[in-house]
Amino acid sequence: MTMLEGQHITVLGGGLSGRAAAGLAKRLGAKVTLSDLRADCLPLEGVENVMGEHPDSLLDVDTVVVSPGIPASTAAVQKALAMGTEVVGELGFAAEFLPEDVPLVAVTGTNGKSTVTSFTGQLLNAGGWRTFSGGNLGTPLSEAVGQSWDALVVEVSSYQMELPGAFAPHVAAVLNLSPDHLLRHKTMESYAAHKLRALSLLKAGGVGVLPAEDSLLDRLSADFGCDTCRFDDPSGFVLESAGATVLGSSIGLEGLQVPGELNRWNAAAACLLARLAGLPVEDLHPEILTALPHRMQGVPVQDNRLWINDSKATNVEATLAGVMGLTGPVVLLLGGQGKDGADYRRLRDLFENGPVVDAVVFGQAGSVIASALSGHSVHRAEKLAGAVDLAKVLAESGATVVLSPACASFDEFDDFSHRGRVFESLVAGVEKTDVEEGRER
Ligand code: UMA
Repeated sequence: MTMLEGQHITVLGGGLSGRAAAGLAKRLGAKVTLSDLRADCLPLEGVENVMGEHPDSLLDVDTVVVSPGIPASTAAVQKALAMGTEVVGELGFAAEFLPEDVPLVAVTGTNGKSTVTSFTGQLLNAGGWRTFSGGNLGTPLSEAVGQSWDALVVEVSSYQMELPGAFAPHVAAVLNLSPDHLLRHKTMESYAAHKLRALSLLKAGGVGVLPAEDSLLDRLSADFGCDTCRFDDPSGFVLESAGATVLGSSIGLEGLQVPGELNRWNAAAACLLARLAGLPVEDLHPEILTALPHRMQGVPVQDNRLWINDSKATNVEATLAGVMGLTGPVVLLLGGQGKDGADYRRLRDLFENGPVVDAVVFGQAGSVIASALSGHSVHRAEKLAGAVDLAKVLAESGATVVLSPACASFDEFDDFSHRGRVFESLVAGVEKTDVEEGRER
């Protein structure tokens, strides 16, 4: 492919997205410069590398491609725009080179978008469609270009919608909305507008999917004029005791291998998106779904208790959503590095109206969370290892123990996946140090 022959493309940001976009531009025949503010950023072979700065000379080119982690308000992006250069985010750049007729499903929202993206991709693959699942989920869309797909399912972040370029999905879903990334988007209204952008960019005849009720999303999308259906509504899907009615058809969910009511919802949402992408109802096989690592994922141990790793739940909403739908009795492990403004008192609902009977708090935020839950059965541990030890004592046969910490992990771990791996090893009785040595896996 030589679609970009004779063009000079600068890519800002040498992370996953930037490297993939630079690789794509190179494959398409462009002269490419990759630039990262980090002087020690690994150079990319076959392109010009300018590390340590984004000099003005790199911005007067045909196109500047911007990584999602770089806000549009950044000086370099603003300068490129002022020079009249075409400026586009990585997702939008990649979208320009996708075939028009392959169904493109965009999934966004505050919580659960990775799981629903992955589930939708799994359903389409199991139905016999070669499906790309990626975007914010991990594999940049640029890597999908040039391969032959029957469908693409893309997790879209609000960051990626600042400079959306040619991104135009056939189906776009906003799963839910709660405050997040306000440092970058400043107001809830601006954050919501970025989430809705995928709907406003739908191809002609495309379908948007929204929560049954969300006054802010409803107000901001009122004049989009696209076809919409709703989660938790007969126009989309409704969960029932054994399964779900999806676009009017009954789908059995009894065989689901993924635990919890939240995963039943995620599975039904994925069935809806797969159906909207065009998969026939008889080709839907939700029993094949497997959880993404660290997201309401069962830990494979057999000790008559169900252990669940939900280390990805780094805020109160995610913990509420995951744990509320579990069957009790539940011992809940909470804690880590607290987030400014987090209202841990909301977790009381998990005791008062949900399945939790005991909580074990740990880490930097442990004492704040314990105070927020006063009056309930709360036990204290210094670190995660102590919390797992206590849970082993508290959880009787038949109980569920879930790590759904409602906090970031950085007080004790590299990131949420490191925390999740250590949790699984502690549950299985493997020494923590063994896991830390094997961190690279
Ligand atoms: N950089 C510059 N100039 C700047 C600022 C940063 O050169 O002014 C450089 C940094 O030095 C760094 C690079 O940009 O080397 C990082 O780029 P990036 O932050 O866009 O990260 P990527 O590695 O390209 O990963 C991105 C997404 N990251 C963000 O949106 C922050 C990944 O989402 C995504 O999986 C990946 O592309 C593939 O599509 C991660 C994420 O945290 C998981 N997303 C947020 C979220 O889910 O809440 C939105």
